[in-house]
Amino acid sequence: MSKVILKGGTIWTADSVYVADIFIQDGIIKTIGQDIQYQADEVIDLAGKIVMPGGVDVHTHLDAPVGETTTIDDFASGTVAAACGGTTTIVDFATQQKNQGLVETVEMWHEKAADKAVIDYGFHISVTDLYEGSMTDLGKVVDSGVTSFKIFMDYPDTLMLDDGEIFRVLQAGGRYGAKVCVHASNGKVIDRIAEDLVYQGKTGPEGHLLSRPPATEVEAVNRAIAISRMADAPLYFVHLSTEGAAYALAEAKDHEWPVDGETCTHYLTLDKELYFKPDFEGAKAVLTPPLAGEKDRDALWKGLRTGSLSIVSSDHCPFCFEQKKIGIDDFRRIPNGGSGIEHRIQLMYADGVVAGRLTPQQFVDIVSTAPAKAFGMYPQKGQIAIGSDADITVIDPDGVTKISAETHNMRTDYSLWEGWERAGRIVRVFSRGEEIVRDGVYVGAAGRGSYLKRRTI
Ligand code: DUC
Ligand code: ZN
Ligand code: ZN
Repeated sequence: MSKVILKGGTIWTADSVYVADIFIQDGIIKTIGQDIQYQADEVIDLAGKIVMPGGVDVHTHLDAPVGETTTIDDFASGTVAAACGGTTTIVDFATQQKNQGLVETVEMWHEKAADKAVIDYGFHISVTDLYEGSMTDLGKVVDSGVTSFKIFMDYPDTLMLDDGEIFRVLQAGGRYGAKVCVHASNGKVIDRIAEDLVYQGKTGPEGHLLSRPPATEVEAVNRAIAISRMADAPLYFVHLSTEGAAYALAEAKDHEWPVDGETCTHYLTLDKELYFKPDFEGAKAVLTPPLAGEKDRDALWKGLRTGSLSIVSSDHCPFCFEQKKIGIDDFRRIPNGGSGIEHRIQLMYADGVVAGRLTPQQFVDIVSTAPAKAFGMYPQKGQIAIGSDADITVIDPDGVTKISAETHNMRTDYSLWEGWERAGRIVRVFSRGEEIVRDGVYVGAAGRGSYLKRRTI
């Protein structure tokens, strides 16, 4: 029976900001109030600190085969980095390989995560290869708590489903109460443009940007919305990056269609100019869809404020520079993905709240509460309330964070935000009442995370 009081912090939730004490017993929030005097094993003074629900990152790729390699963070290093960055729950993508069964894919991801993850975790399933019985298997997967599917409109030779297959998966999602997450890019057009660029000798990392003009995202978003209406099923867009996509979602929401979407830390903070860096450095920013420009960033921030976009995820899909060099002679072979599980909360706090783009409530919502709600984990996760898990992140608003690959916990040997200095510092993190990060350092046990069987929607 552990009893802890978090004293006098300023509690930020998705709907309010107030000063109070929190009494935690056996990992659950039992009381919130003024000057709590219960008997406790520990009383932690948090006066002057921001106390928020632990971050919920619903888009990660740990220990995941991608192209010709595998992401460099596994469930141990990736979740330690997440914890140090204030994230206490992740939902990782279990990606079906060709000729692999869906149930088997989820089992494989359980093996990857068990005894390694240090924070609580769930899975989505990426459906890339339909087979006889695959719809029945999706039902079994949902019963096991994997209540969301991802489909690709991209990578025609490996991961893409055609429109008819997308329709079938959407119908299954509607039937089982599972959310279908869409990677919206027109893969067929992208492949043709990329082929032309390589033919013209344009083989460097900037080819990744040039082969993926904004319209390839916007067209796919509109097509997916149309198909979801035919299937009468809700839809969630992952990693949206453009002004056009944000507008398409705003329009769909105006019609009250059940469409939702996320963007990612990198689309809100980084510019496409990175692809033109010399010495193959641009490869470090090869992630999909590519980084965009200022107009897009402004539209994404606006989308978060107005509700057309509701979540910011990391899309943590990490590779070292050496792995990126697989594509040194042809950008099409550069493994696609960026590394940012550790800095999502920090950057959204600084570039969102401190910079005046988001209110404290909007910030908590997009990094914690909305993702927990969207993916069947609320109010166990994503909330500071009586009965919720005591997953709590503490920010020192007077602290400063300097981002560097030298000091981060991720295994990547570079950072897309190298040298950035930002207001605020994540100082303590609690997971189910246990302090797992103190002074920015992971202090919890190895492999202490638990699998989250998520609810249907
Ligand atoms: N899609 C993702 O969700 N992550 C990395 C690359 C990709 O294509
Ligand atoms: Zn994707
Ligand atoms: Zn991803």
